[in-house]
Amino acid sequence: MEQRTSAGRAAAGARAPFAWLLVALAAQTLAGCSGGGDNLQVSTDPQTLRQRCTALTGTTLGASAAQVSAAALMPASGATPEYCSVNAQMTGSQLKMQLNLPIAGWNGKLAFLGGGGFDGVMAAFTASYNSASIQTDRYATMGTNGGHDEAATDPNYFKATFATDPQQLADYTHLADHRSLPVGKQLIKQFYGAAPTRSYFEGCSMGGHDALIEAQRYPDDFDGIVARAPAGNVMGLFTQFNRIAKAVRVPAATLDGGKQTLLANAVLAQCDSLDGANDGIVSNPSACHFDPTVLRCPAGADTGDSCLSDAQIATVQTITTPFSTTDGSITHPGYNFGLENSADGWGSYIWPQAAAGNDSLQGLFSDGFIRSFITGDQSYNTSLYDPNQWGPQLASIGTMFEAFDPDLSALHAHGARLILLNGTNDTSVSPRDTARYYESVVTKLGQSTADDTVELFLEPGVGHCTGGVGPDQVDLLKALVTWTEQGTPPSKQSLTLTKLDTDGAVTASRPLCRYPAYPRYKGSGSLSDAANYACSTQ
Ligand SMILES: [Ca+2]
Repeated sequence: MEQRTSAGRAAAGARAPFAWLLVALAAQTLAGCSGGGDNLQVSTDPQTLRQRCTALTGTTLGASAAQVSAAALMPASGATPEYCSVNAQMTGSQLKMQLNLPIAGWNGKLAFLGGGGFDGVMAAFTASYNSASIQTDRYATMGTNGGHDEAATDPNYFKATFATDPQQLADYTHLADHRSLPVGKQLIKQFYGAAPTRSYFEGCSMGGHDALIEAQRYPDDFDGIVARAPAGNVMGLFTQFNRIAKAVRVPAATLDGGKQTLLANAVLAQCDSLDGANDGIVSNPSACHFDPTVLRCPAGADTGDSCLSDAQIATVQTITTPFSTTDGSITHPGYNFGLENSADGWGSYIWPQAAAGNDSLQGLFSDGFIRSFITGDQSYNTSLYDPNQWGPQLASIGTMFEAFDPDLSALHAHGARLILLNGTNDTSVSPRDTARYYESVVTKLGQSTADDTVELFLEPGVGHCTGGVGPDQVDLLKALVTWTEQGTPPSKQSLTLTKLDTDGAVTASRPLCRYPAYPRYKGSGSLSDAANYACSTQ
């Protein structure tokens, strides 16, 4: 309590200098010295900012806590306006950050972007899942490398050996964003002459995990947080990855393309129309109770692509049913049925694929996690892994890494909001996990306080972060800003999910329904138009 009160004062104090700045800016505007028409924006002459940009190189920040290694002007390109790209590194560690600062029209705010996977590269502010308003509304953006360098194309990427270094482990699991944020704010102040008036966070996958770490452990860092496909139950996630990888690595137990389609068609036949629309999207997955044993081959043997053997049925059950260690400390709810034969569905993380060396992404990620985080043995045979035998190690890592704490009372006290989003056919971060996290928050805070803090939306037919048969685009940063700054929660903003073709044209839309509601077809009109769907819990 004491800490919270103190933090609250610190947050209030941080706003005080801006109040002074507003007065100063208003005076400037009155005197005709500033071109900025909106008094919420801190506007400075582009030519001055261009000069300040290149002059940042070599700057030392925060009593030598960090140093700018490079700063360069990046010309406008497509939807991306001209900006100053600033790279800095924390002294005494491999933690690096990158800021992208618009030269013209900065909206006065910071959008902090989460990374992904095992990190190692700068969070990209042009990622397809990021909200479009990051660029169109001219945010200053910031991201980190998660505390270490490792290109995703490097053959060692999935080994995750950074985890054997205590500082890099701490940065990756929970600290990188929190400890680089003050440096980034200082750089922004140095560049524009003003600190950001608001700071928001958006991330997907492990970047969604980072979003939940911030919401749970550092609730005063941001004014609002968007957590897309958040890997909050990260210990359960890697455990489930290993369970499934062990199954699909056995040739007789995996499903070839023909069997994947057999399963997908059987699931659609039973569950597609449960939402009123035969559109190839299972929009109400909680009502889809598919039993794979209906596809059993005679005597359970593999007799071709018209049926599943007992070993294959067991694999499907491993994928779709909950798991728990014997002591209940590590759990996973399983994945939804749907898109079993799609590269954006089960093909994304579950099935072995050529691009992953005929392994699965779940297998590659969980091997690295088990060897570098848990067993400390790079030659450990992960086919023998039993989480029940590694309790102390899992608990130790979980203390740093887990982002599943339902107590968001400090985030609520700070007045910050959290938006959760998950595709229903995500085979990396299970939507069931994100739903049960949301429900645990409601249980912890009570419905009224929870409603004032967090909203969850599921995207029917969408895979991991983007892609799938369902509409997958929605500007949640804009929705978050409207909630935070104007008080209207996303669920009252009539938001829609859209599907875009390669030219950016909308080909399909659905209402963005607040959990537990899903878009139900009204019975007439185009199946592709959100107007013909209503959010329903029936
Ligand atoms: Ca449907």
